[in-house]
Amino acid sequence: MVDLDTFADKVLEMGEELDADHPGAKDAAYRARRSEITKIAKTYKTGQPIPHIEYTQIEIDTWSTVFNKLITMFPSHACREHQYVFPLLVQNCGYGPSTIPQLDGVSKFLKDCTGFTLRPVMGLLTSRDFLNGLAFRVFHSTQYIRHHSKPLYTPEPDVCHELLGHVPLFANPDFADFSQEIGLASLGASDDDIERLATIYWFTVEFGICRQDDNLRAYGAGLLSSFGELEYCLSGKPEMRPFEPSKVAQQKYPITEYQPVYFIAESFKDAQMRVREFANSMERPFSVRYNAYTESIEILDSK
Ligand code: TIH
Ligand code: FE2
Repeated sequence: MVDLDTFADKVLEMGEELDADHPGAKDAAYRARRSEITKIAKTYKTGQPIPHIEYTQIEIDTWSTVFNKLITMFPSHACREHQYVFPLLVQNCGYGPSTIPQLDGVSKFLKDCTGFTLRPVMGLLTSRDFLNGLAFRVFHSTQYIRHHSKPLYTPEPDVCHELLGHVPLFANPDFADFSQEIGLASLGASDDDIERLATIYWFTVEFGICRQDDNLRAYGAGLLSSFGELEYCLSGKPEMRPFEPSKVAQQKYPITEYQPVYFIAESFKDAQMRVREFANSMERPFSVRYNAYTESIEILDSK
């Protein structure tokens, strides 16, 4: 697991530099604050507590806006697993409109629920590094917050997205198993297969919709953390297709606007089995199994 330490300073766009069309690109104070927070991620090592961030009033106000808007939509738009966990996060991890919860407390909570832990990251990792982390039940998480000018949609992950979108789902055992299945499939995968798995990840963990009691509900974190897209995805306008990994893997997607198509999972268990079948169809030099007792990966039939 300490191998994950080598990922820290390999980040893609929007790690240290912001794209010209990013809402914070021209705000020098925002950029400076962000690099202060991402520096922490750069030096973080496995096993250390995640450093506490003293968020500023502007940052807390952004969080409040996002939090207060989203909680009005969760009862009608979020999947039942998200709704079940959310009050526990309020009770145990300081979730509420006026404070931004700290990753360290949240990571400990997740560890108790499903064995998932959070690890701070500076920005986007390569798909391979990010997916490999899931195999070890490690979720790489940003710690900075979106720009205050655009609280209801941002083109990249931020702490609102991680805490309000991802964290509640990683506390659910079936969802945790499903996510780890994608991670296990990524170990030793070819570059083309990594691309396919990253696409499957995108349309599930980030933008997944599921059927529950004859209703469609959001479970993807990119939906659950964006007031705008959460409302849009269940509005009846976008196209909906069944979750079939071999088809999902081929789908192109935009990263800076709402998704034109979503895929519907029947359950996390069903989605996990489908991903496992897909992984079995990939050409890999070996197959793997996770040993939860030693928190390590066992290589089964290396050729
Ligand atoms: N669009 C999401 C939000 O506004 O919260 C953030 C992202 C999710 C996935 C990629 S970017
Ligand atoms: Fe995400």
